[in-house]
Amino acid sequence: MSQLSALLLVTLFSSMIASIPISADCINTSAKPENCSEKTQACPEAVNPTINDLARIKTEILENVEIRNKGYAAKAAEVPDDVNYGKQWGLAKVQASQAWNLSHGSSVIKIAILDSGIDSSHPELASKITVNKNFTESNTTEDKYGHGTFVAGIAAAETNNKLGIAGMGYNVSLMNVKVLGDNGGGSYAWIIRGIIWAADNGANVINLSMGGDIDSKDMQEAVDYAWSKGVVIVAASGNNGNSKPYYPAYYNRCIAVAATDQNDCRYSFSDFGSWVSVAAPGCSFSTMPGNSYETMGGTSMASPYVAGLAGLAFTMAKDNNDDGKRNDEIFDAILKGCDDVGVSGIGCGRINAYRTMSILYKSRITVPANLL
Ligand SMILES: [Ca+2]
Ligand SMILES: [Ca+2]
Ligand SMILES: [Ca+2]
Repeated sequence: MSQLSALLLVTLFSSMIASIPISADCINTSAKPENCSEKTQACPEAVNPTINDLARIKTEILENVEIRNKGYAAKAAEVPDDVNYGKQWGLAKVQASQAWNLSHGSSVIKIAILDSGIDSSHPELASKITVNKNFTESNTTEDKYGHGTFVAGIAAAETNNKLGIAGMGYNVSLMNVKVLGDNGGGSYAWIIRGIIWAADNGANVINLSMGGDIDSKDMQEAVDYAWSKGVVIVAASGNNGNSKPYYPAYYNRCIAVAATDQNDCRYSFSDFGSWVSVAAPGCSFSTMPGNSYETMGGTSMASPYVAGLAGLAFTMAKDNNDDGKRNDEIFDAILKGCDDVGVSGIGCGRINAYRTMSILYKSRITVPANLL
């Protein structure tokens, strides 16, 4: 452990991953109207597929469909049959089922959940976990705190299995990287080691539903390292209700995720500011240890929507700039795919999974000149 890391105490994290009291049905009564009165900051060329675009894509696809899709198998698009899907307002808000019409994701894509562990026997998660790794002082990779299991369910609970909930990432897999102890706290050192390990061990996406107020060069460089390996890194913007930088979300290569409600207002607990990248639904019904489920709110719950989308996006994205990686294309498509919901301090807006997947889908297609 470096000297810097040793100075950063476990208690730094304890308050940040606590859930926020919200009514059992996620209805937000605390958001003030002024949270919804300003304009989202300008973002690079927000793309909304037009009717003409879609007509052009269709024509192009129909001309080339057999040759381009030789050997591909597909399932009919459907609304998942998970019993509590109707409670998952956040998935409807980000147009998840429309995104799933484009791809259900793949088990070869892995989202590393850096958190308090994941309950490996939860029927919604057991088949999804590809590896368990522990960087904490706990003697188990199991989740004794509940936070990691909850986050994992939002990102990629087993979907369309009639049970529980649907996960944003549908078929994508999970890596359980325990970097928070059994009391929900963790040191920067554990998290930094976890980021590097996940990047070296095949993670496509890293979810960090955690953070602290202290800027750490080691943390930033770990994020940069993971980015250089092609990983999409997603982090919670924090639950302090202010605009002070929060790390690692603040770092350039992290997608910083704020929390919005069922009306696309920012939850008053959610951090905001010019360094925030996007917002996502900040209250969910999700998995808890012991084959159970709960409703919890916080930016910790928003981040895994984005991580799940990033996982899904890996099955669609193409390396358009030939740099050998696809995290750059996915990062851009998540930001550009956002809906401008007229809220300041939440970056490009609230994520829209369908628009992000549509952007990536379109980017796969080389449109013949005579159709442009
Ligand atoms: Ca399920
Ligand atoms: Ca950032
Ligand atoms: Ca690229």
